[in-house]
Amino acid sequence: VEIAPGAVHVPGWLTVERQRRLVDACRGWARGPVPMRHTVLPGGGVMSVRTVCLGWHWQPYRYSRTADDVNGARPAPLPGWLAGWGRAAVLAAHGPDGGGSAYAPDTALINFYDDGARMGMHQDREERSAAPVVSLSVGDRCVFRFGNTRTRGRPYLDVELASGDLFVFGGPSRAAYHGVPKVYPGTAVPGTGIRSGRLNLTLRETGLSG
Ligand code: MD3
Ligand code: FE
Repeated sequence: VEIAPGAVHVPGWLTVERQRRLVDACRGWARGPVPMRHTVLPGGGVMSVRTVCLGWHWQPYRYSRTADDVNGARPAPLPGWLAGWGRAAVLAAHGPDGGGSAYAPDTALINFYDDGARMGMHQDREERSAAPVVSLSVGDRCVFRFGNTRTRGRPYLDVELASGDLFVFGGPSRAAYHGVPKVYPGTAVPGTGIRSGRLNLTLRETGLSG
């Protein structure tokens, strides 16, 4: 379902078995080498979601090969199987001529939302590549708010994201403001390994070298 040019929602793209594989892998990455933590913003604010990164570390507001704001460690590498899921995701969303086979993500941001966690409206501007962002969701349902490229405010479209859903943001949608204003507690599906809370993993090309 294309909700805006380049923004494609594929409900139920991940099987429960693949959701569980992703959750199990994320549990491991959450323990280290850089532990999952609440990101502290330069102004002193603390994000309500907890985040861990692969490949590159997102340190507001830049990417680094070392987690200088956590423990200085190098994040775990982005595994080849996950980059492969990213190529399959772009193929599923944008079709055989949509650049899926050339998609080469080099970082993943993994966000965990417990009850009450939210993400305010923002743009993702740290990547130097025009390649799409691939988003995979597991666990509780949420409201995903997809806005415009000019302001954090209206107009925006609210879309419900459920466990197993894929979203691909390419083309003009890549620059849109977006956020997660609400997670619905107790709406996770059985068998994924998440009994409560929501996991979101995004794949990106940073466009950086080194
Ligand atoms: C549209 N994560 O990590 S995923 C983020 O559910 C982030 O945790 C949210 O926003 C989450 O930056 C939303 C959907 C998403 C991710 C990145 C985008 C939508 C996007 C980048 C550009 C445009
Ligand atoms: Fe974002």
